Amino acid sequence: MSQYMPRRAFLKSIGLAATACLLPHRALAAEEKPRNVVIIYADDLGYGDVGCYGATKVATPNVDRLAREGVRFTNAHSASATCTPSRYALLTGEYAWRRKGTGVLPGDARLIIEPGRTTLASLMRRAGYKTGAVGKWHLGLGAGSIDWNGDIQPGPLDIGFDYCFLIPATGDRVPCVFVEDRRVVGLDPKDPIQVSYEKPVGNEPTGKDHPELLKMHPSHGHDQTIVNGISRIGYMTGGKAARWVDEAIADTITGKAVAFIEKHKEEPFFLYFATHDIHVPRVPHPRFAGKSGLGPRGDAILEFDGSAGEILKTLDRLGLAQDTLVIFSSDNGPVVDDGYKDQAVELLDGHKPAGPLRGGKYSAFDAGTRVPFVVRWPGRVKPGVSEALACQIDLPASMAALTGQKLNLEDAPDSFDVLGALLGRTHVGRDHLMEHAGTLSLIQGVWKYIEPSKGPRMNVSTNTEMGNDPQPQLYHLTEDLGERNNVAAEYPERVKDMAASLQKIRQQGRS
Ligand code: NG6
Ligand code: CA
Repeated sequence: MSQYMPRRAFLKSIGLAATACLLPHRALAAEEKPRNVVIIYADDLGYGDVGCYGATKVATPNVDRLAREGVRFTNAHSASATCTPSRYALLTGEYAWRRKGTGVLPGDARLIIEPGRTTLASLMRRAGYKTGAVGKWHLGLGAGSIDWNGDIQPGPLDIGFDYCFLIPATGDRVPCVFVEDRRVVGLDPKDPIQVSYEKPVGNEPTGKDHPELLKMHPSHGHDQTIVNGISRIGYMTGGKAARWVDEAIADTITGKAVAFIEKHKEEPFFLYFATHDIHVPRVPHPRFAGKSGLGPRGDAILEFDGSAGEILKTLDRLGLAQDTLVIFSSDNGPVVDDGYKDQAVELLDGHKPAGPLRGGKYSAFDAGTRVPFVVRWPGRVKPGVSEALACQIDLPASMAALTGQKLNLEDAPDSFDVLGALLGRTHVGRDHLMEHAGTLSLIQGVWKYIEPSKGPRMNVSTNTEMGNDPQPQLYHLTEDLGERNNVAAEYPERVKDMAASLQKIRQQGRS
């Protein structure tokens, strides 16, 4: 794309008014780029949680259809083993561990992506797409202290999205209300919202003091303000009319995603649809509750698949499927007990959320970040299975390439253009990837090196093998996908080399 002038210089040279019709990359790339791009981003959905990745105990026909009609990746990753840093990386193309304050955020955290920065959304907008973020956000809002009763900014609208409808943080964190563009939805000004993560506000009952009021009990944490019979992380008061009903969250956000597609059916759009399923609290709609036989966690997988199905159906109905690039993935690996007694452990029935992988959400082992990842573009992408190494962090550079845009050096510093792999044209993706779970790992070809760490070996609350070891770990991922056999002692030179490479990537500020 070197024949194109950098977008910013070009804008300066012709003035903003003329850009809509004059941008050279738009004209040239028109037949190359997809009419629309949709990301369907699940929460905590593991490598083994869907049929197309081997699940047999729970049916995911819509996700399986996507995989049948697209490229299914077996070695694609989220950038981190938890939500906030993964989403940060997906949107900015920068490893979150390079920045302080990018761990799992409380619900009143400030926006951690600086307004004005190039993001996946801003570059899609620049390429002429109407951009929308619908669903779980968890990247902070506001600039320090949020007034939930006024305009909430900065937020998604300040980092490249034209529209947003958000769960501000997570379902288990207050405030339990939706934010549309800059406002809490359905707020009664006479009943203002107050939120605190430090001390109780108002006089609402907490799960700790009033367990008798709960319809779902915490197994660890989650014992503060009770909303809809479920105690959360953090305290809130007020905003009664605006509070969500957990059973309806999936329908509400899916409806907003569908409405966004319908509204923009005549023009190119980019939709980032981040479901709350299958994160805790898992409280699926009655039409899914009890249907999987695996308890609420399995039911939430059915609900997620239903949401994905609604998006696909909408694209079909509007005649947009052929020319819409759909990407499906998950923000981190699976966890069974993530803090509520929802019978997920008891009713697992042999279901393997991580498939053949070791670890899970929070873990440096591969199940922390190796996640389902499917790319479908019926007009252009030949269905198949790909072993290419890829990461969600590659979306900014790859989408820039796809839409004919040049990134500045400071933009998306860890994002690689792996478009060829995403479109199924090559099985060569990245040559290396840093995985992040607190502890850093480096994947290089078939090898994975996990750096020594004093962190706990087990997260006893979630029953997760964390992958931490005070000694270096080296695994041969094709011979030992389950990371059972640490061969560091047999390959001291490789360990040394990979430790040095990891250190270099960490220090040089980009990869
Ligand atoms: C943890 C929560 C867990 C979940 C996670 C974030 C407790 C005890 N556990 O701190 O339930 O909310 O944070 O998940 O509070 S994530 O997918 O958004 O990263
Ligand atoms: Ca998550």
